[in-house]
Parts: sequence; C-alpha cells; structure tokens
Amino acid sequence: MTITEDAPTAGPEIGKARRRKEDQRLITGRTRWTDNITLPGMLHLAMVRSPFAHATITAIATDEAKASPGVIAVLTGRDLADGQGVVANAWPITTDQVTPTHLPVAVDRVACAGEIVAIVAARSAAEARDAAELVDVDYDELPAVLDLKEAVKDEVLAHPDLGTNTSAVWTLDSAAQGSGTDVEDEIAKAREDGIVLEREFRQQRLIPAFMEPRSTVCDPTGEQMTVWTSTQVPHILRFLVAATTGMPESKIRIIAPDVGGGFGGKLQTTPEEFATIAVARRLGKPCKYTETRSESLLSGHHGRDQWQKLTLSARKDGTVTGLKVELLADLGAYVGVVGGGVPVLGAWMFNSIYKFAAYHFTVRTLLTNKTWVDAYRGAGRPEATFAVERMMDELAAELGRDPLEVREQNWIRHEEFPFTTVAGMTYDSGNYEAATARAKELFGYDALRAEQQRRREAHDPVQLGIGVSTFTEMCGLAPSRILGALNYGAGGWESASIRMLATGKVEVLTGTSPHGQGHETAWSQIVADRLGVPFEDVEVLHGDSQISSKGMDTYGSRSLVVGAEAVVRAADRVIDKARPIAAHLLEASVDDIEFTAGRFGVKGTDKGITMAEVALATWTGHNLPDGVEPSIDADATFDPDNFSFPHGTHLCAVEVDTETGKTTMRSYVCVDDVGTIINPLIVEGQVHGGVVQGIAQALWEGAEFDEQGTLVTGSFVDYTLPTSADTISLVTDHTVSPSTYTALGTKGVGEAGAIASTPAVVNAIVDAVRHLGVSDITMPCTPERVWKAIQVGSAGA
Ligand code: MCN
Repeated sequence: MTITEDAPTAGPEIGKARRRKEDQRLITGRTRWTDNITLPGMLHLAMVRSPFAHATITAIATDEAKASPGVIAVLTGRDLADGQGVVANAWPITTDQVTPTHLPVAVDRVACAGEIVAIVAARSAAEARDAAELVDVDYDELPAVLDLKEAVKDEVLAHPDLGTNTSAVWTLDSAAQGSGTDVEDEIAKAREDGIVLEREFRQQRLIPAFMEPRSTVCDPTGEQMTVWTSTQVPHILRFLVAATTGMPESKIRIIAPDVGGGFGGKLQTTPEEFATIAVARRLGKPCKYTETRSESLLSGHHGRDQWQKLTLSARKDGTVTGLKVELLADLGAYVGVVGGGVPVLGAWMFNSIYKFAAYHFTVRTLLTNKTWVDAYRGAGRPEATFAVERMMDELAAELGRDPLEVREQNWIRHEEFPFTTVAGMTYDSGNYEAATARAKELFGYDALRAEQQRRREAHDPVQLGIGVSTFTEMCGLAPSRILGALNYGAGGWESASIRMLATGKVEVLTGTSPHGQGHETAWSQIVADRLGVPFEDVEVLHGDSQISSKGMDTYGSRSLVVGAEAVVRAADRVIDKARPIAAHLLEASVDDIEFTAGRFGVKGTDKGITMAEVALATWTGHNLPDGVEPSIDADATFDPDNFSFPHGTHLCAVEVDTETGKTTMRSYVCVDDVGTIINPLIVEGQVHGGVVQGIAQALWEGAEFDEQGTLVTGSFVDYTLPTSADTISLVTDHTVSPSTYTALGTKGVGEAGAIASTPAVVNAIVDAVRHLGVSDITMPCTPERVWKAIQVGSAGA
C-alpha cells in the first residue's frame, strides 16, 4: 500500500495522511541546527582524542598549541578538575553494578580510542582544529581487552582499578518470579522425549549514523547558562548537569533546537556536552563544539554488540516449552545513560509472541576497551527478536515444517488477550493471525514457496529464500513504577500544557523532544480533533527547558503513547475549564452544555458558542462566572499503566547466488499493527526507516576494530550505510488492534521496523541455502560470509 497525502478536507484529523508541517522549514533551509548558532564573542572548540585503546597519559605539552593563531586556551582534564562534572549512568541494573567513573576529559588514563584528553578553544573552528594537532600527548600503552569472550576471563582488565571486567549480572527466571515453570526441568524433559536446540548468535556492533553530527553551544554569560545541543534528551541532560556539576537546575536552560536524527545515539549525555559546558564556564565565554563525521563514528556511542546463547525446548509435535537465554553484552569502556539497561530491556522480549511454559534470562554486561555501547533503535528488543525468530526457524527446520505454521501453533491467539507472558508482561491486545494472513496475501507466500521448490529441484545456482519475522515489542517507555523496580534513575511519565490564546489559536507545550518523528504534525492533529479547532491553528512547542520545563524526552517509541496522551488529558482539562464559562455566557446550566466539534451547545437548542469565543471571553475576563479564573489553560502529566505492544508480520524474499554468495532482495512485505494510527504518512515513513536500518544490520553494517582497538570502520567508506539505491520498494499495510492502555488506542511505531526486519532477512538467506547444509550465517551476511557458509555446509552435507 502506498500512502499519498490526503486532500485537506474537513472532518477528523486523526487518521488523515497529512504532510508534516515541520518539513516546510526543514527542507527550505529555515532550520535551527545547533551548528548554525553563532553568538557574539563565541569560541570554537576542538577535541584532542586518544589514538590508543588503553594507555596511561604521562605528559601533555600544550605550549605549541597555545601559541598557535587564534587560540585562547588549551585545557586538559586536570585543568578542568571537578568543574567538568561526570558523564552519568542513570540505570545501574544491579545494586552492586561495577561502574567506572567517566570523566568528560580523561585524567591520567584513557580506556578507549577517541577519549578526549585535551580541548583547544580558539576564535575559529579551523584554528581550533589546527592547534589540536599541535598538542603533544605522551602515552604509555596498556594491554587492552577488545573481545567479549576474552573479557569474561578477566585476564586483561579494561579498568585495572576495578579488578574485574564484569559490570553486572542480571537474571529473570520464570519459576523464581512465578510466571512459569522451571526451564531446566523443561529442557530435561525435552531431552528425554522432545526436541532441544542450542544455538549461538552474534549481534554485531552497529553505529547510530544520524544525519546531523552532534553539536553543542554553551553560553555561560547570562543570568542563566543556556546550552543548545543536538540531543534527544534535553530535560534529562538538564537534571544530570545540575546533579553532577552542582549548578542549580534553575540556572540551567537546555534547548534542543532542530535535531537531525538520533536513533538512540543522542539518548545520551555526552563527554562532549559536559566538556563544552566546562570550558565555557571556565573561560566565561560562549563556546561551540561540532564533531566531524569521523569523531561521530568513533566517539558517539555504539549499539548492539552481544553474544547470545539460546536453548529452546519443544515437544515432538512442535509445541515450545522452555527458553533459556544467556547473553554477554559489551558495554565498551564506560556505562552510558541506559548502559546495561539495554540488554535488560530485551529480557521481556525473547519469548516474544510465543507461549513458552518456562523462561530463564541472564545477561553479563562487560567492560572492554572499545567505544561505549548504549541504545540504538530498538535497544535490546531487536537483539531479542532476532534470536527468537531465528530459533523458530531452526525449530521449523528441525521438524521439516513451514516456519509460519510452527509459529502459529505457538503464538498467543487473538481470543487469549489480555495475556500474561512467561516473562511476566501482560500484552493487552493483538491479532497475529490477521497480520500474518494479510502479509501472506500481499507477499504471495504460497506461489513463492512453489517457486522455491522448483528452483531447488532444478539445482538453480540462484536460490530463492523466504524469511519470516512475526514480532512484538514493548515500547512506550515506561510506567514509572516499573522503572523504579528496575532501579532506573528517572520516571517514565510525560507532561503537556495547552495554552488557549485570545484569538482562539492554541499553543501545545510537550515534554517530548522530536528529532525527525513529526510530533508537531501529529500532536496538532490530535489537538485539532480534541478541541475542535483547525489543524492550522495549533502550534506545538518543544525541546526547550524554559518553554516546556518538565519532560522525559523522546526514545523507546514513547512520545505518542505517553507524550500525546498527556496532551489529550491537558486538552480535556481545557474543555472542563471552558464548560462553566460557556454555560455562563449562554445563560444555561452547566449540565445542559454539550461539547462537540469545537462548539459548546445547549442541549435541545441551537444556541452555542465556539471554543475560540470562550477563549476570547476568558481573556477579556469581562463576564466570567463568580470565582472562575480568567484562564482555560491546562497542564497534565501522564504515567502509563503498562507498555505498548505493537506487533506485525514481516516477510522477505531474497535471491542468493550460490556461486558468489551475493544476496539480492526481491520483495519485502510488512504488515504492522500499531493500534490507532494518527498519521498514516508518518507511520509509513517510520516503518520504512526502521526496516531499512534492520536490513542494513542483516546485510551491510558492522563496526570493526583492529587488534590495537582502532576503529577500522571509522568513515562511511568502510562503514556501509545503505542508501535508497541499495534497498527495494517495501510493501506496507496495517491491521488495527487498539491499545487498551491509551485513550486514543495508539501503540508506538518508531522502532518496530528495525526490530522486525533483521531476522526476516537473515531467515530468508538461511532459508535459501539451508538445503546446502547451512543453518546460520553471522551478520552482516556479506557475499564472502554467505559463500564461505555454503562451502562449509556443502562439505559437511
Ligand atoms: N505515530 C502515529 N500513529 C501511531 C504511532 C506513531 O501517527 N499509531 C506517529 C507519532 O505521532 C510520531 C511518530 O509516528 O509522530 C513516531 O511515534 P512514536 O512511535 O511514539 O516514537 P517517538 O516519537 O517516541 O520516537 C522515538 C523513535 C525511536 S525510539 C527511534 S530510535 C527513532 C524513531 O523514533 N529515531 C528516529 N524514529 C526516528 N525517525 C527519524 N526521522 N529520526 C530518528 O532519529
């Protein structure tokens, strides 16, 4: 289904395929990127970064750099001392988690390549960069631990002072928490009389590659310190700057202006932000730092990077019984804002849509001397979905049955919702049968299977593979109570305010902070319907702690199901406040007033008054009921009762040239269920972007370090980011199972595509060559890897 813009008709806004109102600004150069901000007397910063993965800093000579043209100061970590604050971890996943102190600018020792060791402040960016090359740092190299399985042994330590590389071990067990039986019992039973499959999968390291590199401007000269920064989390940053520098929060204003993508990579409070703030405060001058693309790839946090060991037990008839998951997760050198919480988020998703009787999950998070790892689109859930969807294909292969049929045998049926899973999560609604039936129809599943059979029989050198991914995810992060129980340092609520202006126009202040998701459009559609005002009359303001002072920001596909729900509640309060004023103006009883389509009417009459008229009357204050304040503005916060559980079925067909290992995508169908859809155009864009990111993990992307810990995929020449020319046209469609936890029935969509697509593609490639003895291929499935797997498989077959 290709969605085109709806003609601007009257009628409900929700569900209308409106073009994004923010795009006019974004595509005509009227943007407010942080790097465009220039302040009088502003200095430019350049970072001197460690080329070594692990080393002691023995001396830093700055004289030559200080004498370089335009240079105002060169500062080391020692110079900045306590003033630099600490880069924070907000989620210690256990009470005894080992967390290395992360200084924005290293003092004495660096623990990964790219760590900042000194900062040059100069009159221009070019002068700062030139002088940074003149800073002479002496290092004594230390042994580095770069491999997860080596890190477990603790023979080489990423941080010798900590005495171990293990940061934390976190476990979820269905028998212990009472949500299922004992996994070892189920596996033992299946060993006697059933099926036990053990597989190991590698989730390679990925690099979030947003369009706009990270950039920060700090102006410390006013009454308040103002920081503009390209971030997903302005409110969280404000709290953490206050908490770690001792500055009063009220003296800190954080602004996320237009932000050019994040994908989780800007869900971070970064060394660069803290360092820019520290230097600006030290020099008493506005300072700007904008990273180069190479710095972004090396020093922005990375994603994924896990070893996954799974043991699945099933009865002989294909009914799954137990699932045991053992993970090793690389944190890199430091523990970021979410840090070890990323694999923990996956803990509830390995069981996915299937009715396992027993489940056990353990993750060991490990420190290594590589770039730190944190959230990347889906954060924990793509990793989990990949593993379980690969396992379901392995089970189908073991049984010699169709992979969709085995999934259907094991998934939660439509009539069983709400359903509490073996991991202890309650899914409110879903219809896996409907999404799968629609996907099969659009894909032409049976015809493709028949073609596959023909090609196998003909020993065609180009084999057809069909990949399946029936997924769900938990998003809408998150109920504050659950976050608290998991030791997370912040809540999961969201806030909104609605200001009714005298002219009837509406200002919506939201605590979410979009960076490409189109909130200005979607929130306007929601408010237009709720208050019965024209879409064009709604202005959405965000991303400035002075304007929307409270918020938990944008990540975890939370903005619609948490943020917009707060907007809905604020709108309802506006109506509640306006109703007695309308009654007074209409000389009617409040009980007789009904509000429909933006008009307060007196029941049984044609008397009425619009919301805009009430707003004007409230503003003048001339004729209000006694004791009623002259304002119908309203605030609301919303804390969800549960997560949101979108789901879907993605089907992928690939052609694999068995002589070269080359994979060519042939067709890709996704039928997603994200509950009520606010804007189909935005949703389609979100699905497209996510799916392509997931395909890229399967086929192309992967961060590689050499034996010294140098990032060898440090530019887009080596890190294979796909372009639209590399992908195919996707077929998208939807089923709608409204959420029972949100007033609008919505579920999140921002990560769904990235979660679903990776296993669909890898399952398709394995399916194409399984008859040649191949049962797994490590990602990214490059032609070389596919070809080698065929050689090994054929030799063993
Ligand atoms: N939407 C809708 N109807 C639904 C669900 C969503 O119309 N049933 C719309 C929403 O109104 C919103 C958009 O889809 O405009 C995404 O909504 P949501 O799922 O709530 O996700 P968030 O807005 O919270 O965005 C976060 C999510 C994440 S976690 C990543 S990573 C990601 C993503 O969004 N990074 C992105 N999408 C991105 N899109 C762009 N362009 N750039 C990124 O960096």
